[in-house]
Amino acid sequence: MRFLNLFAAGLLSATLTAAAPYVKRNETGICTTNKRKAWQNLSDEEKAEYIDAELCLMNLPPKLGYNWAKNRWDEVVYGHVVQSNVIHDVGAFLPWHRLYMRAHEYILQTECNYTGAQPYWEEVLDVDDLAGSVVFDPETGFGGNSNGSCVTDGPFTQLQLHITQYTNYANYCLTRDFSTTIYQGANQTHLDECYASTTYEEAWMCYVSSPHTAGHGGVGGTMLDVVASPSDPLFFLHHTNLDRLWWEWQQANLSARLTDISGRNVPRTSYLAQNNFTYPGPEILDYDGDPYNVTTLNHTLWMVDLIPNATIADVMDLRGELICAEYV
Ligand SMILES: *[C@@H]1O[C@H](CO)[C@@H](O)[C@H](O)[C@H]1NC(C)=O
Ligand SMILES: *[C@@H]1O[C@H](CO)[C@@H](O)[C@H](O)[C@H]1NC(C)=O
Ligand SMILES: *[C@@H]1O[C@H](CO)[C@@H](O)[C@H](O)[C@H]1NC(C)=O
Ligand SMILES: *[C@@H]1O[C@H](CO)[C@@H](O)[C@H](O)[C@H]1NC(C)=O
Ligand SMILES: *[C@@H]1O[C@H](CO)[C@@H](O)[C@H](O)[C@H]1NC(C)=O
Ligand SMILES: *[C@@H]1O[C@H](CO)[C@@H](O)[C@H](O)[C@H]1NC(C)=O
Ligand SMILES: *[C@@H]1O[C@H](CO)[C@@H](O)[C@H](O)[C@H]1NC(C)=O
Ligand SMILES: *[C@@H]1O[C@H](CO)[C@@H](O)[C@H](O)[C@H]1NC(C)=O
Ligand SMILES: *[C@@H]1O[C@H](CO)[C@@H](O)[C@H](O)[C@H]1NC(C)=O
Ligand SMILES: *[C@@H]1O[C@H](CO)[C@@H](O)[C@H](O)[C@H]1NC(C)=O
Ligand SMILES: [Cu+2]
Repeated sequence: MRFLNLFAAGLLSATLTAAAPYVKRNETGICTTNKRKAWQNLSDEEKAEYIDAELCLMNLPPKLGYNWAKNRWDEVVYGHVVQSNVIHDVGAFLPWHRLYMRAHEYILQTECNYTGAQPYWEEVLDVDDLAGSVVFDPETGFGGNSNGSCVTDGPFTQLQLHITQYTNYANYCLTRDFSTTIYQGANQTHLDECYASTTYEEAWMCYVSSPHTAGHGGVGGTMLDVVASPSDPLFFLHHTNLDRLWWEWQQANLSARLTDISGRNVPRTSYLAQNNFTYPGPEILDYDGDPYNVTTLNHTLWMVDLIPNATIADVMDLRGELICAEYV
């Protein structure tokens, strides 16, 4: 019946709008594009504004009502920690982290008065001199290597962290421990190989194992912790770069790749064992939105109420209502 269909369409669009109440809009109601720039291209003022906003998050009181949380940063990190066993080694890996980057960007903008967009670390530019990267500059960036001890230079000197895979009540410091060998996975040869992938399944696995591993293992220390790596503020520049690479790949054939999603929705047994992860329970699997064991556009992306839940379909188009970003 036509009337009922129109009614249903109205409900659907209301639902979609309700799912994205946090996007900034201009006077005509269009989402205001987040222009995401390379860290290497930010002015010193822009860099300082971003670093200050991160420090602000670390000093804001928690909001989600968990008694263990000491600050807003703990809650942001927790969003990743609590579901590490269902967002890694699965098809939803790239979409979930795309939304997580947006959640972080949005919180900086709305709670810390940050006026820019989420920057990214163009990692391929640093494959010949990791330690010399501007991201590690103690004056304008994130501070540098600490060879496995506490970071002792830059704005995150002696940063105290509280969340690990096993407890929310830990007290430990941010560490880094560079590996230039592992970092080679970010080089142009690997990027070309991933870009040549013809399916999402191929692309996802390639981007995860090459540039993704390169950033985590190249920086090392806290960044090498599969679970708690978002505790290093550099995580967000690394994963935004990975998101950019996925978006570049999507853009090479948008008509197909805006809907191309696949992959298992539970990690391999070997991956679970390797990371001492438990098999995800019904509280996750019964609500993942997938009809069986593969990842679909209907898959739920949960952000622990930092921002509302969304689906993979909602994040496939970077320019869409929910993410509303471009890489410049
Ligand atoms: C809102 O954004 C859209 C898309 O960028 C643009 O075409 C439109 O002119 C903007 N409207 C106003 C009032 O700024
Ligand atoms: C920096 O900006 C320039 C000019 O807009 C651009 O050509 C260059 O590719 C950018 N560099 C990075 C690392 O994005
Ligand atoms: C953000 O700006 C508002 C308005 O100027 C101010 O009241 C608020 O304290 C600022 N928030 C932070 C975290 O600096
Ligand atoms: C880390 O080790 C490297 C190589 O041994 C050394 O050059 C550097 O000074 C060390 N950095 C810190 C902060 O200990
Ligand atoms: C990139 O790294 C791989 C090893 O992971 C190496 O075989 C390849 O030659 C490197 N490519 C460039 C351009 O350095
Ligand atoms: C885009 O992908 C579709 C589906 O895989 C394919 O049929 C088409 O040839 C591709 N287009 C280009 C320009 O590669
Ligand atoms: C899903 O389950 C089917 C039937 O058990 C199996 O053949 C298939 O390989 C599984 N797919 C994934 C992605 O695990
Ligand atoms: C693995 O996890 C269990 C509980 O989830 C814990 O008791 C055990 O100590 C962990 N093993 C390692 C090697 O950390
Ligand atoms: C999509 O996900 C929702 C919520 O998880 C679920 O209720 C619905 O049945 C799913 N739809 C399909 C077609 O799988
Ligand atoms: C969001 O997703 C999580 C995990 O699937 C689920 O437990 C929660 O109920 C969802 N929240 C809402 C408001 O749908
Ligand atoms: Cu992750």
